[in-house]
Amino acid sequence: MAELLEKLLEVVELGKADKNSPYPPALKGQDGASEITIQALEAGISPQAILETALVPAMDHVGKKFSENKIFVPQMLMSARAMGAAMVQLKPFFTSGEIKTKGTFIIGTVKGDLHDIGKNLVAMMVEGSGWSVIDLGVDVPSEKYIQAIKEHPGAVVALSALLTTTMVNMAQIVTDIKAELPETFIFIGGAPVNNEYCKKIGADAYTPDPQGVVEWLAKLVA
Ligand code: B12
Repeated sequence: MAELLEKLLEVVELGKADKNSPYPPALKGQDGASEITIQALEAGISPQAILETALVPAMDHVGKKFSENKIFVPQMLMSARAMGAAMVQLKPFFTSGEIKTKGTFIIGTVKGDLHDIGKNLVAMMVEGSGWSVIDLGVDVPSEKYIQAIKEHPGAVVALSALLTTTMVNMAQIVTDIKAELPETFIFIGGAPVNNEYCKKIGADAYTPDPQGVVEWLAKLVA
């Protein structure tokens, strides 16, 4: 089992999405993230363990190598693609189950920011906990959040940002939403933000991971 997870970490880090993907040439014809995730699930490894032990550490390795100039944006993109291929296999485990009746949850990555893996994870887990999720995608400006909230009155909103440069846009979006729709409950998350920043920009809650959002939402509707 540990071997499968190690292999999965390796192929995601190297950006091998599935058997047919030509990149990287050294792994031509070998299983990629998609196949190995299926094998791990079939071997009885939990989706949570696959995420925590293989996929998230793989992205951490990629980030570290990028900081050290050992890899560049195209490689980072291939790794993100490989992680996406694994997440497609995990999605049914997170989203099946409860009927979506608890409320509407609107999520997006803020303006200027294209990172969507963390956002997608939050969306998947919140959906799996019984909420109806509206995913606005990446590079989302204030107007798009506001329009979606107006279409779904009472919806809870979540903003994701992965860059120190786009945290500023997050602050502006919170200000814009609160100015027009002051009752809106806003979560923020993503690697560069924290609780202190949440308070500073007037958002309502910060949690470091998707599970925290699920727990918080459960309290909100209790
Ligand atoms: C993959 C990746 C990319 C891919 C993204 C593809 C995609 N579809 O997402 C691509 C290649 C496009 C990319 C581009 C860039 N990237 Co990039 N990228 C990464 C990398 C390696 C992984 C990110 C990731 O997916 N992590 C895995 C997920 C699961 O973690 P996560 O996103 O943090 O999410 C978790 C939590 O934060 C939380 N969370 C996330 N969102 C939310 C929201 C809410 C509401 C809540 C509660 C929780 C929550 O839950 C998640 C699960 O625990 C990181 C390094 C790293 N270790 O994070 C760098 C990184 C984020 N990128 C970085 C940089 C610099 C860039 C570029 C500027 C590079 C360039 N020169 O062009 C561009 C910017 C493009 C843009 N405008 O957005 C830097 C950011 C530095 C900084 N502090 O600002 C990092 C940290 C790399 C580094 N070490 O330097 N990147």
